[in-house]
Amino acid sequence: TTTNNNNSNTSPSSTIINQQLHGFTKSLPKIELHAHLNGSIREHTLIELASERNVTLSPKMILHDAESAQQHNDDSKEERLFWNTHPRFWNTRPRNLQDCFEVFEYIPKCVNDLVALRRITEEVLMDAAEDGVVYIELRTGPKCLLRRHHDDDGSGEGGGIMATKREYVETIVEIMNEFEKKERNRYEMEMECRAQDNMMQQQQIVRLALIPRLIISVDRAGTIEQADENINLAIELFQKQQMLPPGQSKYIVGVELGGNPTRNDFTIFEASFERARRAGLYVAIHIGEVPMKSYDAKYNEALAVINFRPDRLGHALTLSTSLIELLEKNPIPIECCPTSNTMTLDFASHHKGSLIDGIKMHPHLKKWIECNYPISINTDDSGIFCTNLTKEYMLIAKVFELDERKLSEIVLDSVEHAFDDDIKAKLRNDIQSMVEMMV
Ligand code: 6MZ
Repeated sequence: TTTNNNNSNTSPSSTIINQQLHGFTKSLPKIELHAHLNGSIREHTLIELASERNVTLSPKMILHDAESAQQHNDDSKEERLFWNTHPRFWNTRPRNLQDCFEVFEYIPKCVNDLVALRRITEEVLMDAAEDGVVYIELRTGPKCLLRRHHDDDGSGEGGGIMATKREYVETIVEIMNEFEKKERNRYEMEMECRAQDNMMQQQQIVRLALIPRLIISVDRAGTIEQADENINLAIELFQKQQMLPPGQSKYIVGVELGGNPTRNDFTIFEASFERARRAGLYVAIHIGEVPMKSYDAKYNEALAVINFRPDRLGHALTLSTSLIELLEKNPIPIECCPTSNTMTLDFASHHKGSLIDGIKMHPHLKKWIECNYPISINTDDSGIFCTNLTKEYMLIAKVFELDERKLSEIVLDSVEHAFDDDIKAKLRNDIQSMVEMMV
């Protein structure tokens, strides 16, 4: 069941191997630990919201024009994931880090009210669930959005009035709560149907329910005051949720530092993150997204992040050799995002269009996988990079020649780095039983 075929080979046998790998990878219950909410927006939703709000998206921002986006929408997801049959999906338009941050400036103009926020949160959760993700930590920076975009909605309330950052977070928590219940019911019903239907094979796989959690982001391009505002909100809502009776989900699990890596420095936010940690929140920090030398400011910043000992590091892509050695001696789990990392490395300047060749540029991933460094595989911005977790796992399987067992081990390793401790034992058991059925 290995997957070590030639990457560019599109012979019938490689297509079969791809199909088998796809079937397995999609059914494999997966863990997403690094996904930015607004970066995970569906492209056609972004296009729709932009047109409703008269926002002009530059051609650079759109991966596919409206017609092909619609066509995408009409395709079955199953098909879309096959790069052999759908190269236009596979050969994602390359975006380097600068391109990404240009797009990020436009998204809040389109997701500018709580209605749009509800919509994208639901869609991101639906897409993840449909993709076989069983636990997702979405991360997002709280924003002051309009309650509703249109003044003339007839209700006489809401339009044009700004909502608070707290309402932003509460809206997401509410959706997560509704979604988690719906998913649990769906799972129970499907299990019941399976048990009752003698005709149905007992072996038939019922997709596990998706469990969503939330990480509050701090944007490093912002001020210390803005960071404190988000951290204070996270602490306050985190403490409030501790009062919930046992058995009720507690959605806020951590805080993180992200945003344009060329702006500001971690050290100015360090005290704020220390406060969050003391309050019981887990902490993830983006690190190593721009090149560094052993004596420059980026190196010093990365060293300060490592010495802070966050619970997880995002990317850790461009770290100098001495910093990598430091981590390997005393590991901090790393959130790897293969496609995104490839874009950050600006693979388009090196390889025209082939993500598979691009992933080979990752300076550490192969070694980390081989020597079992604690990692997780993630999408980062599934909308921006036109990806999902199945695709990310298929990519690493193909490039690093990993079999089903190894992919399952990576998923099980990521469970250990999840920020909700109460859920880990259940996830471990559920995933293990499912893998035993599948392999
Ligand atoms: C750093 C990133 C990122 O918070 O509005 N973000 N920060 N590196 C990346 N690598 C590509 N991708 C996304 O989600 C969008 C925000 O997430 C951060 C950026 O600050 C972006 O504006 P939210 O939901």
